[in-house]
Amino acid sequence: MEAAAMLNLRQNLTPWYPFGGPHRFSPIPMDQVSWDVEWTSYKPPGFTIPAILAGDKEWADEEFGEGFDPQFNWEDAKVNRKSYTGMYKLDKDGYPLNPMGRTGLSGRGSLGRWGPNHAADCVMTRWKLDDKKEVFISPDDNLPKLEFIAIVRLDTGEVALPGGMVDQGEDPVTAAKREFVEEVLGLEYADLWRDSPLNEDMTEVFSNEKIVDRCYVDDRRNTDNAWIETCAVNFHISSKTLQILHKMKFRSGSDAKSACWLDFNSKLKLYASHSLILNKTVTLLYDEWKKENPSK
Ligand code: RP5
Repeated sequence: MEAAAMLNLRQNLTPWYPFGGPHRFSPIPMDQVSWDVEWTSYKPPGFTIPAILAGDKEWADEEFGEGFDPQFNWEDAKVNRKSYTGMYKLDKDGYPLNPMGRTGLSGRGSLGRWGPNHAADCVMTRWKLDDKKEVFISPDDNLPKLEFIAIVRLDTGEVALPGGMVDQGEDPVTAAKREFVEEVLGLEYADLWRDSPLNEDMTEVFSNEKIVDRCYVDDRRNTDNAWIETCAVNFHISSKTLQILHKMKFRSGSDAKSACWLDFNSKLKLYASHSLILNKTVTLLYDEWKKENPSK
């Protein structure tokens, strides 16, 4: 990975680790971010939240020691320890090293897994409609305008895409759908959906699926030895599907305080890497739209 790309993916690392964590080791000069550069006086503080250290969370690993022998850069039926960025390195004691380089903190912070912690994000989009319920074409650039479903996160109060961690054994697309249902439609609806995932309405809402990206996430919780990666999935909905969503109330639940449709704007600042993901989605959708509407 190029140094510039690495540096771009560390914008959200805060000087103090959240959840009562310590101050990250600093400064980390730009030319010493990479693990390829030897730095003998680099001594970051270690931090892992007590709830994870307690060792009873099924979504979390144990501390290194007897009986814990994870296969890094490997995926088994339970845990995916592969990184979307390629093979990551291990340090001399066997700890996985963040592919974006030094973060100023060792341990897992508030993340459960050593190495990549896999998440999934759901980018639910629609073209903006005019008063006649037809796709609105802006006279400025002759293009339709996009809207997407955003949530407000309970923890930071930031606007984000609905998303969360992939459960053990779950595939990322299912996780993106589940997170959408939990965070946008609410936990009660999520229970109904879990019992009948093939329910007609939701099958229609999730019909037009496209993987937008599989990538490292610039999340404030990343450490030297644990980081978030995501699979971002777009569901672009037609006006027929819109009727279905209109029938459903956005009750929001789980990690979301509220959920609503928002107008896309390339300057929107969303949580973690979500602005990047949203911009990528928009590029894909415009390319598709231009192909389908060559005369416009
Ligand atoms: C982001 O945090 C990911 O892109 C995903 O949206 C989310 C996963 O963490 P939780 O929402 O479960 O806290 O890095």
